[in-house]
Amino acid sequence: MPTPTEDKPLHKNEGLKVESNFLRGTILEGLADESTGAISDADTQLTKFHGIYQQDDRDLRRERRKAKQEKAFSFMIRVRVPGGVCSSKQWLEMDGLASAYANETIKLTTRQAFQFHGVLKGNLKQTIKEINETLLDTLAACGDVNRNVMCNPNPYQSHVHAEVQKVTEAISDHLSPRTGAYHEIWLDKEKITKDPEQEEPLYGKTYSPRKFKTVVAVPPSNDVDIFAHDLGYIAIIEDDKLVGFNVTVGGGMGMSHNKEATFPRLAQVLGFCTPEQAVEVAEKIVMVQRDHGDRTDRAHARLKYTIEDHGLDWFRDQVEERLGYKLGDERAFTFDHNGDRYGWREGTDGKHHYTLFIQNGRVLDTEEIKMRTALREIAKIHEGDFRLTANQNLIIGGVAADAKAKIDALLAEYDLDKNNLGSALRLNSMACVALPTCGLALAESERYLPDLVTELDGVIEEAGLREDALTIRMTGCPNGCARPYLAEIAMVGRAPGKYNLYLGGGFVGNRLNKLYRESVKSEELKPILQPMIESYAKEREDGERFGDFVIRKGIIKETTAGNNFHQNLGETK
Ligand code: SRM
Ligand code: SF4
Repeated sequence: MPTPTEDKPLHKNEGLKVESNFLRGTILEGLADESTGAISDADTQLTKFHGIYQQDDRDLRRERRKAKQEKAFSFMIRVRVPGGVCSSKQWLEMDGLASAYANETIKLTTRQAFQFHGVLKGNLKQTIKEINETLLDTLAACGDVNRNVMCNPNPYQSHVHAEVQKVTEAISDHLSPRTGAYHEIWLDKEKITKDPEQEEPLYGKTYSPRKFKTVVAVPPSNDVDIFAHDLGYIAIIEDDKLVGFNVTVGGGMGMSHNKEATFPRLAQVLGFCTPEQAVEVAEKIVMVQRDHGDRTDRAHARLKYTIEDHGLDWFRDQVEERLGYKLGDERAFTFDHNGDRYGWREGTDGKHHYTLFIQNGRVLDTEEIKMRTALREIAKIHEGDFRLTANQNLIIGGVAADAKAKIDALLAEYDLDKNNLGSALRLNSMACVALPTCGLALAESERYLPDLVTELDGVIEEAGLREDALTIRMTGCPNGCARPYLAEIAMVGRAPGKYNLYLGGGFVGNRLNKLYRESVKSEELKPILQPMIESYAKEREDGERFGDFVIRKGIIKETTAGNNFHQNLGETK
């Protein structure tokens, strides 16, 4: 790692981790303090490793400030679900927790996890306890460690899915922190005195320099957006059997506006490994990043910058040296889409799987549609599983042929089947949470994208493109939580009501887009996009995707690598 100097000392979070006694800090004391709904600044950093973010309701900030009250603090809890697979029972339990302690919604995230918003400090411990009783947990859902490991929840190649899911869970287990802090603080377990050197054999006292994200893709689906993550595994299937994985490294989305040193980056293939080698390969990659990631600057600490700075060959040497063997050569693979396939699909195991569009992953009951109630009723009779997709949608999975009719009847009874009837644009849209809970949001996202899509739907219908998938993503800030830089059309929040507009991402999630216009007002988005969509409908070549079209037409330059993401910008006003 870059040697810390007087000018560039270690980031303060590094000291915090060392002093935290393996993530204990003063979290317990903070929970006991009834004089405030918040916890200390240092503990807000540590609770992330436990899957908990302190937030406040930003809609209420002004009112609370005027009334000289402290902010309306509450906590977001993220529940890890490796590969996104949970049982009906677990779904029902999550549903119960949403009412008991959170804001009556369940949020399905872009990384196949559950989130609860609005949990008060006094309820935190009980909520985490009850989550653990469901056999899910929140440890390492956030923080400078390996996060929820994603996996294509593939409904139709069921036999391969079962195998890759096992690898996913094995990687997830192996890369999980070992500290006893989680069990002591949240589950009232006795402190087991361990040799401090052994409390975190993989991570040590300072954990990773930054968050670390792992995914597994099963071609031809790239629903997990393999190239957006630190570490990825592309399943290689030959003669209908899983023979191993192409290992990818160095992807990431986050950047800051106007800071060219920060940029999104696509992961690259490092080599090939067998299923048996997958866990060990993950461990060594985490170790190289642990030892060489930049701990002086958190904006430069992700694996993508380590690889950008040192080169892929250097990185491979480091990994292979630790492995004691060489990785194999990359094998051929093809992706066809990074979205989900909606409706019923039959798996190779004869079971049926129904993918349901959930706008921006927010499961809730409204006047118009009782989505949460409907899913609760389905979970009560459903004997298969639920699978959260990487696009914030839900698969009602593993349905026996003779149970399909019952699920269909419930979907129809609650009008939930109508969710899948939106335009292909809507079905391929994704927004991050942003306001009012996200402390980093500069603009609306989840609360605005559905309306923008409704506006654009008019254009799409007129142009005859209702069934043509265009990927459209929005985030409230440049951190990239809905992986916007991989979308064909993306809006990234700049300020309230203003967005940077990006164009030209690859439809299969294999090319970054580029900034077309800066600080576009919400009301200008449709007028800017309309003529492009219309000419796409008229002038596209056979099978040509929107992202490719805008590049061919010279509307936007192609981004060929993260380090030229900020160059050759399009029409920037
Ligand atoms: Fe994210 C921070 C929400 C996926 C990049 N992300 C946040 C926080 C926790 C804000 C904060 O730090 O205070 C957001 C909480 C909002 C809220 O109220 O819930 C937040 N991120 C989300 C979720 C819920 C978006 C969603 O609508 O689904 C996703 C939860 C995933 C999960 O289950 O773990 C989510 N975040 C992502 C992704 C997409 C992915 O991983 O596939 C990215 C881009 C990929 C990447 O990491 O490069 C992403 N989130 C960030 C970043 C920028 C990281 C960077 O390297 O610069 C931050 C800010 C940070 O870490 O400093 C961030
Ligand atoms: Fe918040 Fe920004 Fe992530 Fe959206 S992209 S959830 S605004 S951090």
